[in-house]
Amino acid sequence: MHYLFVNPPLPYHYNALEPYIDAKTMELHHNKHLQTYVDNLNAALKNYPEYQQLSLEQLLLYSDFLPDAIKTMVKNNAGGVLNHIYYFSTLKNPTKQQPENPLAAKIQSDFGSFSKFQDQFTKAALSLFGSGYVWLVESPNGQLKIITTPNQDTPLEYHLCPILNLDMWEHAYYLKNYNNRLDYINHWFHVINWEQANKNLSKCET
Ligand code: MN3
Repeated sequence: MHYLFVNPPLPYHYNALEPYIDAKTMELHHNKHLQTYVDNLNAALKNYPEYQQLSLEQLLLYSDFLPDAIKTMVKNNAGGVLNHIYYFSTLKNPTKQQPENPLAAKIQSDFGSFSKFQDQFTKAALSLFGSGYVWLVESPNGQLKIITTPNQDTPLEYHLCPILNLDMWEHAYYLKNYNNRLDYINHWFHVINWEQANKNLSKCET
């Protein structure tokens, strides 16, 4: 039912995030990088029909129980697919720059203010060593947290519910920003799809 996994088309054009994230970066990122994770995940599962019914989330939560021959490949590539789906779906053309309720109120109460949240998120992104992601997640007690994950690890493995993420792999920004991570982070804040972030929050709470 889930197999084969597909690369969902973006709900906007590659140039929709200009001038903050350029069309060429978006096209390569979606059409090449994410596509490769999808292809590798499908290849890993090809000869294992018994696991082809599992969702992305199930594959990630139970990857330790998969056969040794595919365990690492499934974990890395299912993670790559899930992380990119969060990243791309919480981007949109530059419009509204702050969330509405209920996320706005939770950010206010858990971080003190939107700008404190922004500072903390930025610091986490700048301090991430190597490739990975910065996330806004909800912990099981309902508290919002900012975390970083290395490589293609996902918050699911830590029992945290994803609301929003920022891809800090070099392929996400190097073409436009070179090594200037701060520019990329600042630009990203202009193109966040806060409506989708609020939808993700409500999924976390059901
Ligand atoms: Mn990426």
